[in-house]
Amino acid sequence: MSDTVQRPEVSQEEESTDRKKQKIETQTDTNSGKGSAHQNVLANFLIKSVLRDSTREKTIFIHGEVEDQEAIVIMEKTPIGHDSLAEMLKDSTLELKMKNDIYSTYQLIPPAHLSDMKTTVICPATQKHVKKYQVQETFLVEETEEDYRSITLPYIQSQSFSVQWVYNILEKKAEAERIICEDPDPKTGFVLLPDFKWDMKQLDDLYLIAIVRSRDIKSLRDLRSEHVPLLENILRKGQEAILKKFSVPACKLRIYLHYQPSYYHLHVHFTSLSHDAPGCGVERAHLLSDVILNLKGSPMYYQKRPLFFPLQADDNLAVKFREAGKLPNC
Ligand code: M7G
Repeated sequence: MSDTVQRPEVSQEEESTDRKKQKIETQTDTNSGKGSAHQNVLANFLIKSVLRDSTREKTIFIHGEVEDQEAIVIMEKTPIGHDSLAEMLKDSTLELKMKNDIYSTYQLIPPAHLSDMKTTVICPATQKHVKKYQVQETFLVEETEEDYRSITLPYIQSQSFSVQWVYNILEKKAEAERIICEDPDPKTGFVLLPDFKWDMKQLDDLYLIAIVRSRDIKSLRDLRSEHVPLLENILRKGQEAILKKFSVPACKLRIYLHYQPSYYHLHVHFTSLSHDAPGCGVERAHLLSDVILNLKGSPMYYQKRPLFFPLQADDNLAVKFREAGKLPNC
């Protein structure tokens, strides 16, 4: 178990009422350079287009080039941590914008160390990454057992995203210092670590993923009753580890699988129940507890049942479904 993340130290009262905005301390990791200042690899980023821009989520997805390589940069303004509030109010510069009666608005310019932005870089990025982040029309697709065999499976085998990053985690070649909990059993084992969507600065957008050790389970579709011990192990140990490390109880967690996932190596998402995480809607997320119950009731549930999921208009899988006459031009 890694010591990179410190469990927040708060009183019991605070723990129950005010956990949401707690700041999670991170130590500087000497191996990965995490937490230390790095040369600005984005200084020469050549912007080609804005793929998506959400003012509500304060996130922007940019497509461009870094040193002749295709790249995607995702920038996100993060929530304000409670423990930096006093410093923020005291040490910021305040510029008055408008005053009317009892109302006034200001532009607050915080000290540099309190105005950081979470930034994710994908480089070299493929055309598939560009499509993933582009705003597109979305369609709901129904996939039968036969559709999976004749359309989806060949697609997965020929053109899904590389899962090299997953193998790097399992083999401790990357992110080893970020592991929260792991079980080495080849059949029921997994690794739990922070998802790269989470900067670990506050608990209200908590997001971890459990990656299974077994390399032959692509997705929900492959699950059978023989996998129930694996799923129960992930559920129980994942909940325990998150309670121990972050003081977030199981009843505050949304634990689910995506169908379709972006990466076809079985993994489970653990997010804070209060966080409206991308992809947590009913059309894509399957609660792990429901999955376990369904498999206990019917061992071949996910093999036999039609499954529904959203696809973006020019996703290559959508193209295959359209070619097979399964996705009408609506
Ligand atoms: P998914 O359901 O396959 O696809 O989930 P989604 O990205 O459309 O949700 C894969 C999960 O793995 C996502 O939540 C990603 O943010 C996360 N993820 C992807 N990559 C490449 C990494 C990585 O390199 N490290 C970590 N820690 N998480 C990643």
